[in-house]
Amino acid sequence: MSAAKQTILGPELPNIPWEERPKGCSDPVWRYSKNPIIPRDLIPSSNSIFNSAAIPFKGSFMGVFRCDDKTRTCHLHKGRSADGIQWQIEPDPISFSCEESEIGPSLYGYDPRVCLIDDRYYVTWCNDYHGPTIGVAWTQDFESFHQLENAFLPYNRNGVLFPRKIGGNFAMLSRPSDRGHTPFGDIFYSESPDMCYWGKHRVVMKTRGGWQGIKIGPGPIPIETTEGWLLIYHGVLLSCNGFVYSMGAALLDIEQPWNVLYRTHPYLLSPQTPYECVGDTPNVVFPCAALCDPPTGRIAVYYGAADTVTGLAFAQVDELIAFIKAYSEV
Ligand code: BMA
Repeated sequence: MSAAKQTILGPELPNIPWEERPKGCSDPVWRYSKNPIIPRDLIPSSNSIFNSAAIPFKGSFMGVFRCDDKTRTCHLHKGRSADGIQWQIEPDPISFSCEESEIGPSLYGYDPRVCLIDDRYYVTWCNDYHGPTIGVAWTQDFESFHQLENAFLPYNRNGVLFPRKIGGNFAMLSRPSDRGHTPFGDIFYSESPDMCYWGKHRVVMKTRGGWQGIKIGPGPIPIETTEGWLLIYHGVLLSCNGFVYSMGAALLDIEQPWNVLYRTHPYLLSPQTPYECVGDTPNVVFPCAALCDPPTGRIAVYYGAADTVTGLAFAQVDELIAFIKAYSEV
């Protein structure tokens, strides 16, 4: 581990899952050598477990996992882990309580993110309401989950909250979409005074060529750093064999996150290993969560691989920020 870094703001996480960069590797992001950490069949009902979120909880880790069952319906399951690597996932999906019968329960849910704001863990996900939109719920104990109003009209995917209020409001990134395998997608920013009514919509980033040529979407909860919000995101290229999902990162202005300060021109991670290239949807790297330890600058990213299994990748924040700045094209 390299010397202490003070760039990330937030509480320390000395037990962050971690593995040093392999010898001979100079990439800013590297894979865990024992990937995938979660196989597709970890629970009896699952066809696949991917695009999932982990968060520190009382000295260990909790997670909300996308488990597609053998009818190929997507559900959200709770999981727990002592080390962030070996997970126990509940066999049954999370049961959300919802006062508004028009909203819940829904037919499917996928691609969850988990965000701690004050004393509540908020779960956001792609929720079914006459098509995909952004579901929102909160829990304090990972036992009872309280579902709120959907954040947006259909169709939308990848609702990603900021871990604190901005300008006095809750803040969320998302990617407006269509009903299907959307052939477009840019990242937008919205604010809410109460987690119910969302507005002040701003465009953050749009597609550009290469690996982020057809759509982009926010990934893990943005990480607050002294250089801006570190946003890890996915970008999609359309090849003759279909979509290819890679991972990149940007730095957003702290007070006005719709202003992009820096943005990677090359990708940080693209599907290259067998478990990223072969699966139910080949060639997908899809980050949904990041843990970080401010005193050491270590970052651990959870990502779905080939819509089938879950992998871990690592980075050092100072190196990552230096890379984003050195190879930036805003
Ligand atoms: C996106 C979402 C993700 C999925 C990805 C690749 O549109 O549906 O859940 O991982 O496509 O198939």
